[in-house]
Amino acid sequence: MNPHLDIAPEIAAALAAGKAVVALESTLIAHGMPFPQNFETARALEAIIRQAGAVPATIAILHGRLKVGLSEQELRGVAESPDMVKASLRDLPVLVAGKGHGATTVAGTMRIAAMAGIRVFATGGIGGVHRGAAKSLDISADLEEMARSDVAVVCAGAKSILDIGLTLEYLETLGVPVVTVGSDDFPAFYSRASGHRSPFRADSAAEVAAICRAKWALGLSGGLVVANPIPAADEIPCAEIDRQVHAALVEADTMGVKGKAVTPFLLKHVAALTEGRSLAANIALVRHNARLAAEIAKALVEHS
Ligand code: PSU
Ligand code: MN
Repeated sequence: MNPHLDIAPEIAAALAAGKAVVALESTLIAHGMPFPQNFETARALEAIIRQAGAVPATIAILHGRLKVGLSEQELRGVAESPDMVKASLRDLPVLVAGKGHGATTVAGTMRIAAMAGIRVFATGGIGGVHRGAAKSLDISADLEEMARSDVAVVCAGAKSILDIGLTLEYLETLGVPVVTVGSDDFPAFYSRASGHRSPFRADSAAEVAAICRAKWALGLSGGLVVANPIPAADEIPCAEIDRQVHAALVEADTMGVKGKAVTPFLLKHVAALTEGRSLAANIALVRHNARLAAEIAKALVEHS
């Protein structure tokens, strides 16, 4: 085992016994939602995964240690500290060497989950190719990591702050399967449909697990994007959210927001412009993703 990794005893035991484990990220907690909803949601996600019969593993970096599984106090610390470093792949060595704290993004969480032997991870939305990337070259490290770590990432698709069409193109280039559950359309986070056809469709957790198993049995390393459309009752249709997304993009451009600050800036602005409606949708969809991820994790271990 990697000497920088701390796996909580319950998770280590579950992994050793071949039981279902689901990883959870911490950027979503530290930078994706305000306190206290972020803390309540982080705890709810763990409870949902447990109720479904799997073991939750929330991942973060604390005092330079790659933590797989956080105590309630540690989880609260992540939720209450807005100055937690947003930790993508490039940040890991700096945080480890400097004994710093970091909230891991999809890319950071995938890498640490893979180091621990966890194959399924639930999040909200993935990073992707930003609008205007032809000029800015702003493409999330999440995408490259999808091609490297053997982890299935259950998400509600990608937000329309991104160029969803180019994000799907990039995933195709990287050889990453994108499977949407129960729909032919790739979802756009707040909305069930993005207008972009999903490359693949599956209609059950068992079907998704079979695709994951086949991918890894073929020696095709890397992950999969499992897109889970937000429940209809919680969605905000594209036409409604697009105005706010557009306003947030203009504001980011005017203020010269760059680099890793772009995604959190856009998320905050959209939330403020929708007056909390987007926060309610965000909470609903991550809960939905946690449930599906637990079912996939169980289906994966049943047949291994
Ligand atoms: N998209 C969302 N919500 C999020 C994120 C993305 O709808 O919370 C977070 C995730 O942690 C993701 C990160 O990995 O932002 C991507 O950031 P960047 O675009 O800087 O790579
Ligand atoms: Mn970026």
